[in-house]
Amino acid sequence: MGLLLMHNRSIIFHRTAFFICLVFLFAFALDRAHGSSAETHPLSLREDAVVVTGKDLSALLGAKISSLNLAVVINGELRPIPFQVDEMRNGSHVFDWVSPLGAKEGFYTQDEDGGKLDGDDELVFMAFDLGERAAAGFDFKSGKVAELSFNDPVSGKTGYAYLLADSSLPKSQADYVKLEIAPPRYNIFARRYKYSGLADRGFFDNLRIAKSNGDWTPNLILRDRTPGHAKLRLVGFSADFDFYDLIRGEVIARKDGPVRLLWRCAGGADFGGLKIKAKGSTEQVFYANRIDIPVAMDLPFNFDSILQSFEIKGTLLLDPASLPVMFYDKNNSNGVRVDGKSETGNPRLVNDKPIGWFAVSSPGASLYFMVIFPKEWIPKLKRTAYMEDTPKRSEVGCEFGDLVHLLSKGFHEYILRFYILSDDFQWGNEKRMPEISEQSLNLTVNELR
Ligand SMILES: [Ca+2]
Ligand SMILES: [Ca+2]
Repeated sequence: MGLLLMHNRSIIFHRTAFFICLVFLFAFALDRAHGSSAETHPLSLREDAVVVTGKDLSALLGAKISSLNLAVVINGELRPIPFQVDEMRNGSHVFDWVSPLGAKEGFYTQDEDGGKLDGDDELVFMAFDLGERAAAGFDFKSGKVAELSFNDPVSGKTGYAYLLADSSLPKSQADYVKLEIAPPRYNIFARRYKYSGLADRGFFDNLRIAKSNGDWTPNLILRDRTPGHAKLRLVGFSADFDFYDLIRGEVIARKDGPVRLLWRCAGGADFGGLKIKAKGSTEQVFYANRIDIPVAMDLPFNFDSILQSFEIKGTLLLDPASLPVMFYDKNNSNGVRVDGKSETGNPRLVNDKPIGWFAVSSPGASLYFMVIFPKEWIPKLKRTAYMEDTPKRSEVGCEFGDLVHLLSKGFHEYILRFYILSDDFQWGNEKRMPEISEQSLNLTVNELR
């Protein structure tokens, strides 16, 4: 369309055509620099997974979920986008599949309202799919229409989606995340990554990323770890351990939708004699570009009543096949090369300034890692960068510090969150993530009919 327009004009006005041509080339170069859809999808540079709860969608409350469709307008044309509605019941998601243990723990495969949208149900889609605003009087081929607009305070741009009931528009066939169960493993194929782990363990041991040129990286991660050191108060006994090695679990529920996969595990950690059973379970969530792994503990005692200290780190043991990679955090803004060659580790990371996140960059791909701790923990934690880079092992991560006084009797949860980008690390990209920019999208719902 654009090329045709240029051609017609070039016959009549040569100079104008040349100028337009330059503008087009420039726009094209910008478009390439920002990813292919930067011009058409206003929030294509946001990494947010958008979750809108039913209570904000009053116009469509009570609608049959199977009758809903979500669409955007791109170049004046209505297009469906991938979405899912995750129903909630008793504060937990409703799943596609629940094991007998899951049923005993109170998880369901159906909501109580026969598949209708109610106040606690969640509409989920990706911000990078949002489109432009529909012109007044736009034909949505639909009964009810609610306009959802999201303003991004970082760029100032606004993206729109239209939630339709009983629309004749066919639903999107795109599927951003797929689960393959291959006992004893499970494999996840998402738009930007391939992820794999053993179903009964607390860690993953394979992660490949889709690169900007369409190829895949080699495996980057041998496994994620939580190496720690605990000292017993009374006998002065101390031990090194990896928290994840102590965890055993089983999958009790799952839901595999086009936008996200919910994967619920029950289990606990066994510290020799000290058993910590996580009452209930944790829910891992996989999106096209993001992985959430919660760590939940229901502690039967105060850790500091038995332990003098309980220091842990959150790290990634890098696959030698992936090296060299670059490590970045806000104190290491030029990046630190991780190549498995240093005999002494890397002293440049010795720094007492806390970091909220770090990134590992491989050509054409980057992995961001952050831990979402309870707010009240943050001032009490160390959270400094950690690196070991020798011919024996290359491991990068964050030293959380001593958790012994934080782990009191009762329930605690923190979340490991990974973002996966099909781009080299570049300063500025980190602001695409709401946790780092600290700017969330502002939702406005407008009932059109
Ligand atoms: Ca519900
Ligand atoms: Ca419902």
